[in-house]
Amino acid sequence: SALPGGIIPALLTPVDSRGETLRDHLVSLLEYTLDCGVSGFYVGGSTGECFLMSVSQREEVLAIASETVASRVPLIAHIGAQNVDDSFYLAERAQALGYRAISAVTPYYYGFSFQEILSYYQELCEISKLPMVMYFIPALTGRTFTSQEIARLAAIPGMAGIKFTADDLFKLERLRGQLPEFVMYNGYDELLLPALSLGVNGAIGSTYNVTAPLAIALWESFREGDLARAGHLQWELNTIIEMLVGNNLYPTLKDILERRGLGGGLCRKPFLPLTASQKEESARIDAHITRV
Ligand code: NGF
Repeated sequence: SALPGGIIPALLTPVDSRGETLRDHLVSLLEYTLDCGVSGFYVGGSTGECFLMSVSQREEVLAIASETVASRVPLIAHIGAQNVDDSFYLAERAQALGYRAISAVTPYYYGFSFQEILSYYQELCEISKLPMVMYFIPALTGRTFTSQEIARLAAIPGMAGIKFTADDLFKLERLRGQLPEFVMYNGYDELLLPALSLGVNGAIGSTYNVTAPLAIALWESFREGDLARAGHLQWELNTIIEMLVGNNLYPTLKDILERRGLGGGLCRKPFLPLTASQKEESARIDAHITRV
């Protein structure tokens, strides 16, 4: 029942122009990344566009992923939602669908107090038998924590890890030292190698949907002590990430999958489809990834 380590794509959700999930495309993406050797999937997170989906659409994606992966690698279900009842419901579904862990973004928008956030996680950890990975992404939630606050959240029974999507490597290092048993996932793909050097257990990221072989090679180079190769791969990956982020990240990732014959579909509104010039850039990015 251990949490997965290694490279874990934050799974994209291919949808059609009406926002309905394209099951076949999702299955192709799962099979393709499994063939690349990923260690697990983070399903229904930011990259999965969960905050743009209804609860039943989120549940459908959780089910497709668990049916397709069929226990070949562990799955983490992101169940965080504005409405706590939705979180509780999705947590139950994740358990029934055989997920290894649940994860929830920090409650956001209303500027909740630390005590309110603490009790939110306490309640979720009480109702679910699955280990919880808190999803720390201050740039998007607007809510940061000190390392002392994270340590208090980490002490909640059932709180097993953190997805650390922040560039404060000092905080990451302090946490690693204070919480040696806590599972830490790097969240910014740009910082994979520095985070590995600070002892993260795994990495969850959007770009691994299209760059898994390179990220896995980086991971293995680091493990083998080949820091020169790991550094070179991070440089190559960051050149790709810079291009992806500059071209509207999620629609571009999906467009690249489409080009590879896997079917990426579109993003949900209000994301817009890529323009003609963004599509040209996307073709250039895909060609660049293939050359690396
Ligand atoms: O997309 C974001 C937004 N972050 C992801 C990742 O942390 C999100 C990161 O991979 C995630 O795991 C999820 O879907 O829940 C970036 O896209 C990547 O580093 C490029 O900047 O911050």
